[in-house]
Amino acid sequence: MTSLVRRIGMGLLVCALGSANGVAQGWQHIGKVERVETFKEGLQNGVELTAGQTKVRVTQFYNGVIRIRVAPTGHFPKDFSWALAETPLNYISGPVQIHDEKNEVKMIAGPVHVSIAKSPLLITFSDASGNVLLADEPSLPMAWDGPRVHVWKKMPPDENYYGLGDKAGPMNRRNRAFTNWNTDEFGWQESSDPLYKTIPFFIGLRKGIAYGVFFDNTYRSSFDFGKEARDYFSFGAEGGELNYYFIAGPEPKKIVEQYTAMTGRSPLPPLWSLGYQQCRYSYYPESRVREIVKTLRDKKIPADVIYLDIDYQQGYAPFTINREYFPTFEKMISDFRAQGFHTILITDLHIKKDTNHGYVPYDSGTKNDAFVKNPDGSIYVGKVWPGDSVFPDFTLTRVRNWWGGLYKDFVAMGAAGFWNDMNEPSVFFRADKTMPLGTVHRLDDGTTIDHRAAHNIFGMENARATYEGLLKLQAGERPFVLTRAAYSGAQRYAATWTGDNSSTWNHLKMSTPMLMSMGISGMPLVGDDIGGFAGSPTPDLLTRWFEVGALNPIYRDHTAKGTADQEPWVHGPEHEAVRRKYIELRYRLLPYLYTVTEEAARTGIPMMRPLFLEYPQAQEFYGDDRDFLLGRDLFVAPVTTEMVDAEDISLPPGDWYDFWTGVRHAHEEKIQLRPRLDEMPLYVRAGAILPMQPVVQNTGETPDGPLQLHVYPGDDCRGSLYQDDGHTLAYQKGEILHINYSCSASSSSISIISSIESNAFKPWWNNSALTIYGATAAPKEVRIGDRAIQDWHFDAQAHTVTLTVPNAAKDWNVRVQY
Ligand code: MIG
Repeated sequence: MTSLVRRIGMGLLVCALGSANGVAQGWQHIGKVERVETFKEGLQNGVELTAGQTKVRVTQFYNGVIRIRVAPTGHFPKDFSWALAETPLNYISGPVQIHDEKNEVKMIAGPVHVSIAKSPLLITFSDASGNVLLADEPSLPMAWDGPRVHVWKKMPPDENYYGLGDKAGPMNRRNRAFTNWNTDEFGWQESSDPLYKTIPFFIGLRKGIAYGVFFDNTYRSSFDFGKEARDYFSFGAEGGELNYYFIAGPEPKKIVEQYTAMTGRSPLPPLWSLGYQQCRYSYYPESRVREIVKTLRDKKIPADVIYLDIDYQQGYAPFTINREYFPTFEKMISDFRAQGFHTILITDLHIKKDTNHGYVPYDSGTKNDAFVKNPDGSIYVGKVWPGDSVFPDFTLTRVRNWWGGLYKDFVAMGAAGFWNDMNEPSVFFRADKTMPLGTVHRLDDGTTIDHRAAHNIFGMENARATYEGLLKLQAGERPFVLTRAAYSGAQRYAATWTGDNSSTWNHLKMSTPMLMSMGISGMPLVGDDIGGFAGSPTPDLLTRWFEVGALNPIYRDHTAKGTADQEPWVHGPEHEAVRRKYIELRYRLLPYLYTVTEEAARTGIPMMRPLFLEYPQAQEFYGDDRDFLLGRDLFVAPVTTEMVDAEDISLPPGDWYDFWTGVRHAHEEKIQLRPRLDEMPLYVRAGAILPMQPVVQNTGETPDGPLQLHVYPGDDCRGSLYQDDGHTLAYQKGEILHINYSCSASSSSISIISSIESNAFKPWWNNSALTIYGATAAPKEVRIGDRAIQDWHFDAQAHTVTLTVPNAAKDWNVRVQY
């Protein structure tokens, strides 16, 4: 009683404030700050504010990252996060200045100025020049209602919001509201929400200035970017801590770097996983899988991966093999290896409840007390593919270790990667499609959490268990895990895809913004089901999908059971030829793609980039959902309609060369195209040096010919090349080749420089073949170093000069005098 009175008396502003629409009913908003103390914990420095019973901590987490934690009853729970990397990168915290003034507390933390008004407590983040970046909505201070927590922020009329992972529809989230609750959403559509992943992180962008917010809360959470109100947006959760991070930019790239420094980055994947991947639900029996692999090779359609979906298993029980369908399973995998194919096996997390049959996963799991329990202590049983199933308690380290060990036999057979599906977790015959909210999940410290808290991290911990198991079992080989569900940080363990899309033009169109959104949300290794999962694509639709997919991070053709065949050769030789052309394009671009992938692993900047990531000042691209950049230098304008009208293409700032014709275009040019079925508009930045290679049938094949360097003269002319053995962890010990290229051009000459950063790996090539674009006349002289050479070639039609630099994995310079 006394405490209630005290709260009403001092800590509480009644919620009628500005909430005419009734939204704030039931919320207890934070009130007046009565005490201000400096606070320090580990490297976090800042203030602790007391308002009634409530305590609020505002600390510098990193340089440029401010953390807000609220304890409504004054007791902060143990500081723990599933999202944060165990050793967050760039953990540098600078000094913090705190000024406790009459009406506000000012905190200066590196580039961020935080002002905390005292009555009521309202937080405003600004930059060093005083520009407000993010401010609490004055009429709605932070609040809670039982276990629920919520924050409201002012919403400037011209602010745009991006992120939240795999949400469908426009990439700019403004004017819409979203829920995060990992959901198996077969046949999702544009307005479906929630989907498979929970990434409670977004970027606010306004007139070229950006900031980020990461709300690290695993409960069902919600983000409303102006659906409810015109002048504020809000986020909150149904439980858990009010704990969020403000991430200063001002560049969007800086925010993605910071967010991934906190939540971790994708480790470098094996090179083969960047090859073309062939899948369907399901290839069986063995003879059919062999036929698919053989057809790809016979038809000279490059490919690196073949998947086995759930029908290879006995009664859909994970870690079993249906020997009737797959009489020589082990030999099949090794035969595929010999042909340059990596086999990826699906291994869902639901373990068949199969007692007394010698089914090892169930028996050993039972013995190890590895399964999720009901509140009464019995083991939770749900129906999924195998029928009655039990669910590993992935929140326990010992269970993750046990799960990881289950891969031993498949790894020994030579399976190269694993697919963790259904890990939202999906449970059949239940309206909520998942396990009951009261289900108990155990933690290492002996405490438990219920499914409300564990649901959104379940899939990530499943992928983590798989990844960590493979790290141990595969002796120095890079793991490859594909997960469907995720929480912030899942990029540390797995690649992902967009779940069960459909074979429609609209789905092809929705794919690009969704993949870009995943990328800026920390998960760069993403793809969608090429051709669509539900239904069957028309021939043109499938061909267009193969075109854009060639420049997506993961390139996997997949379709549901009972749909038409969807391999590249269906629909006849003309379509097959176009699809092969784009699959080959991907293989030709591998040196560039791999270099950009390494950059993503090192910096968090995704391979597939929305225009605003590279050009935050160019506001005309803030709503561009169709186009994307692959790395910094390729601009892709995919065809995602049946082409009734011509396509308008707006090039990003600077000049761009048409990849196909070599013609240079200025940014201002209005390009209108009616691309033939075999044409996907693709441009290269003037100033790019693009490394490419000859076509191979798989990434294990040594390319026949030199490294190809395509030089597109222009401003800020540079490129780079990263190579390593492509599959082991030796790169972590520095066994890499890293070369930086640059060029400078005048009206009468161009020079190109190769400068070695690291040459501790010997590549497949000795020579580099240079193609220099934009040449209008035959050169007067071409030099490599101080030696003039004669064996160059000028192509007057293509406007190119070509020449070969011998033994080119070293420092050199080439000068062309026109
Ligand atoms: O209930 O394993 O999203 O890619 O082919 C369906 C069968 C289960 C859903 C996945 C899909 C996969 C399918 N799975």
